[in-house]
Amino acid sequence: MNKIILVTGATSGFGKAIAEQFAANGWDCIITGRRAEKLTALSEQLVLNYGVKVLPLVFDVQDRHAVFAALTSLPTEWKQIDVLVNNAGLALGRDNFETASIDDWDTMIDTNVKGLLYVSKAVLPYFTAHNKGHIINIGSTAAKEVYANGNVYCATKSAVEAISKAQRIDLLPHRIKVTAIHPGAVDTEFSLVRFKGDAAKAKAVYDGYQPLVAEDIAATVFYCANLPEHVCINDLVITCTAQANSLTTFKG
Ligand code: NDP
Ligand code: 8X3
Repeated sequence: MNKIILVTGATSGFGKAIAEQFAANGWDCIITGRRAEKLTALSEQLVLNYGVKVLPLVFDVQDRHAVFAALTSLPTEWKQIDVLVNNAGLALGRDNFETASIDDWDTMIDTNVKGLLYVSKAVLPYFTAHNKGHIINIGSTAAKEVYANGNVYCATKSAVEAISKAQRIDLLPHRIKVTAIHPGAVDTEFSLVRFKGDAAKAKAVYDGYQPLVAEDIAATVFYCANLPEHVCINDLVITCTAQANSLTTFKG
């Protein structure tokens, strides 16, 4: 039987690359996101290219009832999930605390923090039933150093780091691994979303240096998920070579 990964936010960026990486290595994939047409296209591509099974589930991680409706009654053949990747997330705006939008704050908190909690809670019974499982939470270098005008986005990623530590402690009796991966700048749709469709502003984020690409993160997730049973990477920071941390990038 193939191993099973569930990855949230698989319609673009890291999530899509993670699904491709695992499918290419024979894992069956549960992929989620809000954009149904992108999920369907990815699902068809993974089945065609790799011959694995794929279950696309469309829901908004902010919607607690939708999360539980989608995930608590999985078909029997999908219940033995090996790895959950809590990846769905976003930044909205890069604004001073004084001028930032409270609606943006709500969306980031509801998605990056509450969404991650809902999905984790809904999937957990599949892990505890077998005393085995692996939760991989996507944090950020923004969890490690707060930067100017990053306020609530940085706070949500600090929360992801704290929740990962808490899960690691509380789920220890079930031998569930918990890994937090904290990437620096990666060229995906992230900045386009953050700057609300302003392509010039989004592109400028990656000007003057070579950022990471989604496949770098997928390879890292795959590495963490395929270590021996007794080995767990707890916390991992990954940046491009031009970046030291969330405050310092060398643009040469
Ligand atoms: P993308 O914008 O390319 O992908 C984000 C994914 O999250 C999409 O598939 C999107 O799907 C999904 N998503 C967003 N909101 C929701 C929601 N409410 N419900 C369900 N799915 C949602 O960005 P990245 O791949 O770069 O980002 C992935 C994660 O990595 C995020 O948590 C981000 O904070 C984090 N990160 C990104 C970095 C970067 O520089 N790119 C660096 C460090 C961390 P859809 O819109 O279809 O719902
Ligand atoms: C995404 C990286 O530097 O925009 O988490 O916060 S950064």
